[in-house]
Amino acid sequence: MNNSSYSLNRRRFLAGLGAIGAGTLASASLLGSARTALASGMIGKNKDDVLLVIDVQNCFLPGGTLPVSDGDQIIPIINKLGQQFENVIFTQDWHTPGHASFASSHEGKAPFETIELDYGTQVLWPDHCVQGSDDAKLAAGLDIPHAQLIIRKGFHSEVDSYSTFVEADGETKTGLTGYMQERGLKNVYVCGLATDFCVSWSAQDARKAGLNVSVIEDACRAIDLNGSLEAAWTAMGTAGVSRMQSSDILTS
Ligand code: VGL
Ligand code: ZN
Repeated sequence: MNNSSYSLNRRRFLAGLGAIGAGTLASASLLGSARTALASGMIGKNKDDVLLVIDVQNCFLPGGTLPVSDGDQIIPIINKLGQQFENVIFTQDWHTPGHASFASSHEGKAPFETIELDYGTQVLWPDHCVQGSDDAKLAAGLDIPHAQLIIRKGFHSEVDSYSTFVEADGETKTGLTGYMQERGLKNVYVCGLATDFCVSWSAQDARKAGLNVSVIEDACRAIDLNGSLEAAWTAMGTAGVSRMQSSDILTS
């Protein structure tokens, strides 16, 4: 077996462990400790691992324009994860004033209603993350100075972009797939806001780009609109996204 098939098999093995349900207590705890031994201390140190921190911006924190409950509680966890990863990328939701995803741009529409746009159904949001505003700034509490890239999305006024790879029209690319390829980044660990929108869409598109993807559940928080959180976990599972906890990665 060559090196790359070894690492692929090892990843499949770890992903499989993540999916194991109850089982017998003994075998479950044996497997749990096997996973911990294999994973802790290694994830983040490999040159092809990257931590992708989605939209940890003032707008999505308590006091922001589209606050996610307890969104601020993930910041210390993300900072610890950041210390463990050599490669870290931030994303920033970065809308024009009057963006098509804002309810205020559509007469008679209220936030959290939906509308049909050219590319499909769009949830309408309060005005949020407007380019250059304090609301759109990355959270002041983030402390990962070695982060290498901040990629912005949602800056085309007529198209939303939950995903940090491909906009909601399903066609327009942000350039992140090319960046990942050129940097040799293959194993993506996703955290941030919100689990059921930008985290989920980004994780699924990362799979479509051929990357190995894990979402770190406790380093995310959700909006949970009409069952969107459960639907997102189902869709991510189908796409082959692994679900893990920060304790699977952090050594202390
Ligand atoms: C997001 C709704 C609108 C997100 C961004 O970051 O999950 N959600 N814009
Ligand atoms: Zn947005």
